[in-house]
Amino acid sequence: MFFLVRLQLYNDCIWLKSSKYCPYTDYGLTQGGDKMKTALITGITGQDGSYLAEYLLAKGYFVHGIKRKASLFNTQRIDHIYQSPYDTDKRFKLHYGDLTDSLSLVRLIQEIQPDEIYNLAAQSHVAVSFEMPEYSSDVNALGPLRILEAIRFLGLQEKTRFLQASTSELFGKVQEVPQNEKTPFYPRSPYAVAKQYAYWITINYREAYGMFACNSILFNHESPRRGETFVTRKISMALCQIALGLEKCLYLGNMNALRDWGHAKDYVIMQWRMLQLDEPEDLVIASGEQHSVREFVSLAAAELGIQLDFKGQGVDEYAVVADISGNLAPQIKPGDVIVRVDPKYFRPTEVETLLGDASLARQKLDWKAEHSLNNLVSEMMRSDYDIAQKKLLLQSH
Ligand code: NDP
Ligand code: GDR
Repeated sequence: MFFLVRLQLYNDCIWLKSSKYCPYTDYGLTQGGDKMKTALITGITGQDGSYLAEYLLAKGYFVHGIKRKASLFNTQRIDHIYQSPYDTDKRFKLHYGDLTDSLSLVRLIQEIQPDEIYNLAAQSHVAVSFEMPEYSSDVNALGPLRILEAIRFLGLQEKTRFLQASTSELFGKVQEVPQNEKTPFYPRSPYAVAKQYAYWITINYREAYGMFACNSILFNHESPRRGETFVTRKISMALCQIALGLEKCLYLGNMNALRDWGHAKDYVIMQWRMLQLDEPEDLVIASGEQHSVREFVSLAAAELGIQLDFKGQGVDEYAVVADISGNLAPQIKPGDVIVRVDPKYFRPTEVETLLGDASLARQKLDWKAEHSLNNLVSEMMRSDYDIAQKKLLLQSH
């Protein structure tokens, strides 16, 4: 018999073992008696972690997530799936932990005994990695090593499958176009160099210890839940606020940068499918389409009925409103300059162009992306327009 003592800690809960048994094994069976799979997601409070958690819950998993200690709540993206410790049929649980803290990782993995670990946690902002190279390397390179070593140390190599969120940033200064699983790497930031270590250590543990460990080499993917300082979300938020008079101008860096953008919802499903393969494989996940930051701005503006003209060159480039239709942008008029360049957003070394070839993933994972770039832009703009309207309402009261 288990005897579990609950400690209430703010709105969270810690379960203390008072028997020699693992406190989570009582969650191990579904009502029908089938083995319920258990997943551990690092980075569950992030964009991808939140979508993956929803997806796995819908599939009947018990989902554990690691969240960092912060002075304010950082769970906005997953609050809608949070379950109180007093809920019956509880299948979602958050734990404090950090990728820089080996002991917390070992303890959690020992307690949870996950069937699958998705390592999505990272200092994921490329520009920030130039400001914080050591921290970014600690989290992004050594973080996955700590998890892999915990799996090995705990003797879970046979049981626990591991997925590392790798990145198209590994291709950096691209050596061929498009990029596939065989394209040589040329990382261009502390973020990408750290992710290259993570990529190879994942393969090394697979080869050395026979672990099911693999890399999803993800090209950029976005959504209404994208962090606010990544370029697509920065654009969608700013244009909606400018349209309603809450801001005047959007300042960007390199608008020539070319990216292969997909929807985060599609990409987390591929990560799940990768862990269901018979053999571990490292696969590129990409849309196979490429657009510039400037084009993204134009598509986003068009959602508000705004047509932009880009004028000038380099740091003197700007976008002026050429025409407006509809009533979504009451606070701007033709002739307004609403986009400018600020060189502070340039990076010391830039990744100018990325275009993925995901044919292997399409074949192995039977993959077809559900979302086009146009769907993605529309969804982001609708969501940020709602947010801007609420902000306006608050300001006027
Ligand atoms: P986000 O930045 O939205 O989420 C990152 C997550 O990692 C957050 O939950 C964050 O917690 C957590 N985290 C950061 N540092 C630590 C730490 N020291 N210990 C524990 N958790 C930490 O990223 P995305 O969801 O967009 O990306 C998910 C993963 O996929 C990342 O590894 C990223 O590098 C990779 N990737 C993303 C791509 C994309 O286009 N989105 C493309 C290629 C790869 P908190 O909420 O507290 O900040
Ligand atoms: P990226 O995404 O660096 O590709 O990394 P980001 O959206 O930050 O930049 C994309 C491109 O846009 C250019 N850019 C700007 N970027 C930001 N953030 N802010 C600006 O004002 C701005 N102006 C122009 C950038 O220079 C760049 O060329 C993302 C992250 O999710 C990584 O974690 C992930 O590994 C890669 O995608 C694939």
